[in-house]
Amino acid sequence: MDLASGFFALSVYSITIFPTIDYIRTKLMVQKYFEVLNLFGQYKHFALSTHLNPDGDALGSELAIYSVLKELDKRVHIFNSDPTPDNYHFLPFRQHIKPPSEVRKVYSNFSPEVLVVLDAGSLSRIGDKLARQLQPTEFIVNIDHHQTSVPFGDINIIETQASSTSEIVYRIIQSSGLEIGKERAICLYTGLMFDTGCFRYSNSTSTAHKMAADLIEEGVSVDEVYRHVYDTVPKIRLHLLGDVLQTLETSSDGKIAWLKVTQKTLRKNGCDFSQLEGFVNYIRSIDSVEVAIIAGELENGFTKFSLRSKNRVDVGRICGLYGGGGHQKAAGCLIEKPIDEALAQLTDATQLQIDEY
Ligand SMILES: [Mn+2]
Repeated sequence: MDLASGFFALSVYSITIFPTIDYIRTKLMVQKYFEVLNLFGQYKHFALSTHLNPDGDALGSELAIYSVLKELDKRVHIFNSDPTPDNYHFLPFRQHIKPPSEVRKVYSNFSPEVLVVLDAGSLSRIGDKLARQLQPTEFIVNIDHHQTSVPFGDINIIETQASSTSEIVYRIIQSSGLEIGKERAICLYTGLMFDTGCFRYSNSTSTAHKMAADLIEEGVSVDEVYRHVYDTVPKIRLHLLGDVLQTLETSSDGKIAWLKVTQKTLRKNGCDFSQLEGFVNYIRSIDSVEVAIIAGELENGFTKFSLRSKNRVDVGRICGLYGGGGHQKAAGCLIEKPIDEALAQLTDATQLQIDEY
């Protein structure tokens, strides 16, 4: 197929007499898409990966790219450090995701020229071991939308305005002239739905909604995707939620709320960290709260934090102070301290930010 035809169509439609900033930005973005599409055309062997504890956007964008490369008749292998959570087992192509333990076997007769990393703010977010093992012979392509993203690739498509990495991948596929098709639409819709909090967050832009409309026209059944991702809760998760909500505390001004999750609580309920997904939203919804925090005790002496901001407080900046990152309204970090000490430090830093406003 002719990858140039999509580009031609776009340049015809986007002609304006007085180029606007948006026009120039779009033009530059599309140029990058074509750099990536050229690599897709030029090379034969590809490896794909995404961030640790993959979520809907990580998996959706990764699997959509997988399917594009397969359609272009390429040899492609997907390696993720962490397994695909059960609620994403409905995703098309997900059976092709392999664990790191299979890298050596696959690489005995496969050597990727290009590594495409999706939805990861830094290369180490795919896991340090995989980051070393998957080094390609020619190019690393980094496709991401995190504000704190590091341009670690040889080609970096970092669009912080995009709702999700899936939104960027959607545009890349559109530029290619390939059909989106139902299977890719399911992948991309899952990513879009997840990263916009089911179209509740402020990144649910008109662009995001237009993309959703297009994907629905490709045959996505929105209630089915929602049910798979959110409405299939194992009983143990509700028990865990009950225990974790007992730990709720707020700052004296009521603007920060936090939950604590210890190893003991996880063990008691037979859960792991993946089952905490979404808990932070329960406390973010408290009327006085500006910032919601979940602190999780890790086995290695670190404490893992997930932060959500309701309005203007930039939690990406707060997490950045501790080497973490993310977006203005959703971010995370690790602090090498016991949970209570780490939490005190983080809530102090958050309070400082809140007091600035
Ligand atoms: Mn994302």
